[in-house]
Amino acid sequence: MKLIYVGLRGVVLAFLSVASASTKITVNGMVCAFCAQGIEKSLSKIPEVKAVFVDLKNKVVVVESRDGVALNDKSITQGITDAGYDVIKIEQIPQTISQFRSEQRSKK
Ligand SMILES: [Cu+2]
Repeated sequence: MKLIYVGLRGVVLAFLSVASASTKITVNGMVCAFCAQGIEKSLSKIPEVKAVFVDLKNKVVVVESRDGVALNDKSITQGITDAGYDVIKIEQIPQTISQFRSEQRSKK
């Protein structure tokens, strides 16, 4: 029974990584609009990046990749480090930036 569970979990994870639309990064040291601008500018240089959204309040950056292209965690981390900030956590999320934003709004 346990084996079946592990197998299913692997399938679900594999599906999520294929379907994943964005990468969500928790960033340390980001406090104002200038920080947000710097990070946006740095991440926009990555060719796979379609859009960048910075949520200052939650200290989170969401990066959306171009259709059918996978984002590389390393290059995103590098982009944020280059801008002068530290990555605390990096994870794949299934939402697009607009979906993420509307979820944030409905939380308030
Ligand atoms: Cu700032």
